[in-house]
Amino acid sequence: MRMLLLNGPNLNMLGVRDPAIYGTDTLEDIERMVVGHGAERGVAVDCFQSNHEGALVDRLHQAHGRYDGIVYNPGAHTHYSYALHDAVECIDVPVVEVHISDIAKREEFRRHSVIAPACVAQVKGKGKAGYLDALDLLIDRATEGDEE
Ligand code: CA2
Repeated sequence: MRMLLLNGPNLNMLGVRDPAIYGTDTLEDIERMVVGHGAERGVAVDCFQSNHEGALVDRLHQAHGRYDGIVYNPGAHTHYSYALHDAVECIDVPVVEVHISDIAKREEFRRHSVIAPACVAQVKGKGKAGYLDALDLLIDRATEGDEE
């Protein structure tokens, strides 16, 4: 089984500022944690981060037919990118949207996700542990599919 961990704009700045909202871990720490958790469950995890909408659309397209699931924190694209909504929708790979913070309890503009309707689930407000919950959800979903 192979999963993709995808992170959108500004997530490369994690751990640099605003520890009260996003914690002290860097993106590298989070990627290491997710890859490690995947390895414990026998799952390979590839990681990709970009600040560019088109690069993320391309990476989602490339994932088609190649991955069993995608753990995706779209960053601020969450709130306005119909291009990324459509990219998630037009691939055959289940995507779980993750947010470190609880976007439902923050500024008005963060409360709505245009990506969520194309995803199989959303995990929010659990800090970095939310990435592991999303990975477990995708692994369990793929495994259940095998058992049927
Ligand atoms: O809560 C989340 O995971 C977010 O997806 C994080 C995004 C934000 O735009 C979303 O609304 C919610 C922000 C990414 C990181 O922003 C930083 C800001 C200051 C210091 C470090 C990172």
